[in-house]
Amino acid sequence: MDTTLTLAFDRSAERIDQLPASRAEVAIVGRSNVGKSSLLNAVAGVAGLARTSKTPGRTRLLNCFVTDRGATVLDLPGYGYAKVSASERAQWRVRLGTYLREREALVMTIVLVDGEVGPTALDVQLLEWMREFSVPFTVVATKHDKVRSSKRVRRRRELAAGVGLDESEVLWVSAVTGVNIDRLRARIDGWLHDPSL
Ligand SMILES: Nc1nc2c(ncn2[C@@H]2O[C@H](COP(=O)(O)OP(=O)(O)OP(=O)(O)O)[C@@H](O)[C@H]2O)c(=O)[nH]1
Ligand SMILES: [Mg+2]
Repeated sequence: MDTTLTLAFDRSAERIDQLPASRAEVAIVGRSNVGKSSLLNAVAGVAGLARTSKTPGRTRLLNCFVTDRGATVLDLPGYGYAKVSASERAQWRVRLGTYLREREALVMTIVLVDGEVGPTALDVQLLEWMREFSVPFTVVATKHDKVRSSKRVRRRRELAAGVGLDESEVLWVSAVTGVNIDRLRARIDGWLHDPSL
């Protein structure tokens, strides 16, 4: 009963008004290097669909992927990249805020938190902001493979507490080993293709 999710690259947009019409959209956000593009590739089962890099700040555009049923997934630029100028950072905050509040198709925002590093101040700020504006979100922790198994129980508890959620509400995945990728894919498919939406 494995779900498949067919995703194809649609476009890279500089601005929100350049995004395509969509029946439902899931956005992937999180700090630079947290693993957004890698996660998208793992979920789609296509290596190299979204560009990944060891260099933070690789994704500078809104990269849009479309399913075979006209729904979309957005791979967004990361925040918190030190080498970006203060003005560019401020501009990105405004753009992300506008996108999250105004994109009508947006049904779910996946906020990625680095499972090895834990939530950063910027992650916590973003989540507070999303709660305030009632933007629907799900927190997914990344890089499960990078934490030793003896430390995982504690890390999981700390991470959930750090983002103000119950442990059961945070899915911890790895794009490398594929842990929990099937579960996440099924959830994304549900959000995108729920006939009641
Ligand atoms: N070990 C491990 N490494 C990962 C995992 N996911 C991503 N990485 C690595 O983390 C680095 C950043 O991954 P990306 O997917 O490019 O991160 P991103 O969030 O898209 O980064 P930006 O586009 O710069 O915002 C790369 O070196 C990946 O190989 C994971 O689950 N496990
Ligand atoms: Mg990226």
